[in-house]
Amino acid sequence: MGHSAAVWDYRAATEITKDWNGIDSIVLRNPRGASARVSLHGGQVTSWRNEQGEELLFTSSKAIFKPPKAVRGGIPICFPQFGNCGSLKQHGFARNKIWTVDENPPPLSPSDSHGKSFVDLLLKPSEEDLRCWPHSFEFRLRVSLAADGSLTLISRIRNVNGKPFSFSFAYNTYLSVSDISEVRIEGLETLDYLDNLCHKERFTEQGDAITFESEVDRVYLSTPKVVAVLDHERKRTYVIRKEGLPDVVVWNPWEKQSKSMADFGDEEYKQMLCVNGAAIEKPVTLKPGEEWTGRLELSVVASTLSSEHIDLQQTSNGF
Ligand code: TA6
Repeated sequence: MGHSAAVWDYRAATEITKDWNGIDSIVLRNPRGASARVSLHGGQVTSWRNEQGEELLFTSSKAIFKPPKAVRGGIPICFPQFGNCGSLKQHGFARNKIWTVDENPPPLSPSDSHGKSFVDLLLKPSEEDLRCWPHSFEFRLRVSLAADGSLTLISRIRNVNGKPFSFSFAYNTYLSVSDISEVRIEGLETLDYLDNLCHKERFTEQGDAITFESEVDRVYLSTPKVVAVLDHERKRTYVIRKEGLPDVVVWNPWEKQSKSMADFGDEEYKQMLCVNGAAIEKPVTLKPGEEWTGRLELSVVASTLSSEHIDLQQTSNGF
């Protein structure tokens, strides 16, 4: 693996392993001991650990690791449809498919590769996909782990069809939290949102920051590039930076909804929160030959009581 080399060998820091269900996963490591795991099932990130080896993403103890079912946890990709707002099954088909490793992807900017362990995956529609969604596309996903432990997902979706098509998209990001009652989100205050619990009715957020005491399932609109999730008990703040993803979905199923999901423990809602960079309200339309890019960068900083030290309007490397 080249761990002791004076110059870190990022290529060697990428390893292909088989999950117990026989499907390949790619493990990314950085020089300080952080890691991430990406499954070819769904192109789904299933683990992201910091340099202490602590898991930062939630995966249910009841998760079903059997394709085509998407695993309950990590970062499933919702494409070409988010939720049930279209003719496809819930959250589209990308999360249910077996992706391939893309050995020769079109180049990204050097800052997306330099000093990072990464893997490129590819999804093209099958005959079955084309029957229910008749649009040829190439979906390239770059997952990278930086030296500071931050995790970046870059989705590039290209129309290789003769006609335009539209889609919605989300990185359904299951964050691991200490106790949902102790968590708050900053960066979405005063924004409008569509409430999935009220027939997608539009409301305006009133509070200082979003806190949780019951089920929440909302799509926040026209959100800033940076959103922070503060976990008071763990003294940890997740910083979510995004580009090309104007919306943010916030979801916690709480008690009743948890009990209705076969692949989710009754009490597990306390340890998770989905905060998803997304493009939902205004679907993305691509003309023939056009490509769309949606980037998500997740990092963790030690937190105090508020995120004042994080510039929620800031742009970061490449964002
Ligand atoms: O992220 C919000 C949401 O659309 C919720 O409505 C909830 O159902 C969740 O996704 C999980 O969906 P899934 O199809 O994975 O059970």
